[in-house]
Amino acid sequence: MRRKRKITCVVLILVWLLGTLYIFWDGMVENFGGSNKPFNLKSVKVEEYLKETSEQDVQEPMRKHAFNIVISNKLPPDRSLPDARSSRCLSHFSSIPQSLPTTSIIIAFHNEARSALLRTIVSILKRTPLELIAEILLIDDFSNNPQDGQLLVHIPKVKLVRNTNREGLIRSRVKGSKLAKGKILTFMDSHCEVNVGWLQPLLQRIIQEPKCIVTPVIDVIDKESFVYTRAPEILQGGFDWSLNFRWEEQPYKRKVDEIKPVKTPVISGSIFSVNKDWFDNVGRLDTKMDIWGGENFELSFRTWMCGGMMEIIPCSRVGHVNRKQHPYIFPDGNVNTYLKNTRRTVEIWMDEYKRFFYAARPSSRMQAFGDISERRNLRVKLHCENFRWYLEHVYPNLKLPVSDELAYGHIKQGDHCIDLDPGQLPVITKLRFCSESKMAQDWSWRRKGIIVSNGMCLTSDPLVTHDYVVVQFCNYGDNQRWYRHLKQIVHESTGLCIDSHDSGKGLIVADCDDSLDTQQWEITVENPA
Ligand code: UD2
Ligand code: MN
Repeated sequence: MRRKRKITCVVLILVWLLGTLYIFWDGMVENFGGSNKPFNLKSVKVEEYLKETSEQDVQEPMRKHAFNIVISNKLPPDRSLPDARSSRCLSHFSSIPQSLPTTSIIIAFHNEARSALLRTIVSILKRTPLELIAEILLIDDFSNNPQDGQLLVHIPKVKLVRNTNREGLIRSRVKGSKLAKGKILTFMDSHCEVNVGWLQPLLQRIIQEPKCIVTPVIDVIDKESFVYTRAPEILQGGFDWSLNFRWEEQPYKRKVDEIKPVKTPVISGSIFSVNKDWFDNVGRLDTKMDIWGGENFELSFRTWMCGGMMEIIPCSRVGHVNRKQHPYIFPDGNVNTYLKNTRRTVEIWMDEYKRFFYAARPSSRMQAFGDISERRNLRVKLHCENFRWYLEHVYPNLKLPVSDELAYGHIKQGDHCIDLDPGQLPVITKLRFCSESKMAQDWSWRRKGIIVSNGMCLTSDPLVTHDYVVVQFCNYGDNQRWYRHLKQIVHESTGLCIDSHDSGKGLIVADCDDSLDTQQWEITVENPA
């Protein structure tokens, strides 16, 4: 009897010891750099909030959300995550000053899986010092069920605004930014989990560089298994000329310091922190963009070109569920919407380099993109640099598709440009009002002398087309080579100049006479020879 009691006692003591140790250890890991008032999950009525996993979800777990809803529902909202930071972040972290500003965390969502949205919020409350969170501002973008957001407002820090129409993530975020009370804004998708000590390095960097938009390293939460995997190395955000976002190696082979901020030409868009005053000043996001897509380019070009900068902060890590499809409807179709938003970006910011985008995505020219005058005015008001500056200073390793251009863009006299009507070749060139959207007015003058529009060459062939300047298939012969003399365009084999004096009929070549206005041509961009 006595022995039995002794054993029970020992077992009890052991259980207590282990329990205490576990809680202490878990708290150490989870609250490192986190709150001294840890968040208590009991304040969340989890069971009430989460819906039953339906039979249909079990049959087709990827259908509704493009991630596995069955697995998502099974995971606890406060699950532990592996600390994905470099160990050097820990010592670096201890030197962060005590007083950091507060942030409003803005999460826009549309029909998000409840379990994923809740986990996003709980992970924030669990791994962030509560005194740094001004609020967690949920913007319900007109989800089918208003309760998705409504049931969460009892959670500490959580506030909710619901759109009365579907606005898309861009306008929703801007709305959030205007309502936010914090000095810093932090935007996040509604299916994220923040990692240990994620916020402090972001805030600290903004204190040092108030015009810097910072993003964490975005770790991957697998859409099928929800396994959290740290992003293998620190990459920078980049793109190709179709404006597809991609991760790229950093250009210069310096001795990589794995905890130093990494400058990035563009951000992926999902998660970033920014000084509210700076965000307001630099024009937030383009609210004429719809639903999804393209806004991260617009924000990135604008930030860099108008006096700010963008960095990825390696000691800050946030997981995001990457998925292949959009689980929601685009009222105007997803391609149209993406192209509309992207064209707005291209037309506002890319200057003469936009022709490379149009060459890569010709069909986008047909896409209407609305009025951009407000954004153009903003660009003037903020005295922004041009896109050429951006390419040279921010993204020098983006290769131009064409490298042998003497000049390109419009070839014009005043507000009239060299133009042509599509039809059977040879086609006579005309002088017409310049139009940004006419492909036929885009010319590229190559170093070997040819002047090309849409793959056709500017030609003068007295035997075949008399004096008319026409376009023909390119044969790279003498009759297709031109050179610049002052403002004139001189035909190499005949020495005659392009002249517009009879522009009703078409452009011709005539004896060169530098005093004639009809032989003076401006070209949008002329590269130094
Ligand atoms: C990527 C970005 C995202 C944004 C988008 C381009 C990453 C990891 N994420 O999103 O931040 O830059 O590309 O626009 O780079 N939402 C609404 N209303 C809508 C549609 C979406 O509120 O009409 C919400 C949605 O619930 C989610 C967020 O917006 O919280 C982003 O949408 P997503 O997760 O479908 O897009 P994703 O991850 O491809
Ligand atoms: Mn997302």
